[in-house]
Amino acid sequence: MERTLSIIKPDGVERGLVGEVITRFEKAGIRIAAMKMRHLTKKEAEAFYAVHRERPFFDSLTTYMSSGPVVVMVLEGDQVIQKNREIMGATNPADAAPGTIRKDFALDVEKNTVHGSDAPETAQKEIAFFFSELEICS
Ligand code: DAT
Ligand code: MG
Repeated sequence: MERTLSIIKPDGVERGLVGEVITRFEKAGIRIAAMKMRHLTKKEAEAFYAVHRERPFFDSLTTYMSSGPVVVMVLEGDQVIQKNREIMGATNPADAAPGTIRKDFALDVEKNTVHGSDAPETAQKEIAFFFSELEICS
């Protein structure tokens, strides 16, 4: 059993895609173990995406991620990190496979609707960024 962090980004919340995204997770047999809505500050977005701080898109990305509320979830299931990445699709919707969330909904490479942890160590760090162990219902 594995855990990953999922975020429905501001473009997804604003366009009313919360239910659609959650439905895709649940239909894939993924369990939601924790969930909350947050409006990140610019500083929080910068801390969350610190690994990208040297990238040219960092300021734009963190301004966007703090532009409106997001829905943050802990997903739980067998190989859920990889499974979630497959359901999400490639970072750039132009490269995303048909039937993925990003292919179906992302507006561009930045406003790409969802975030998902990419490895066990990042999943653990990202979950701890938003949730205490008491908030996670296993
Ligand atoms: P992912 O979200 O698929 O894990 P990532 O970790 O490489 O992708 O990048 C984090 C976010 O940064 C991504 O969801 C959107 C933004 N981003 C990545 N590459 C970008 C680019 N070339 N231009 C603008 N934003 C980009
Ligand atoms: Mg990433």
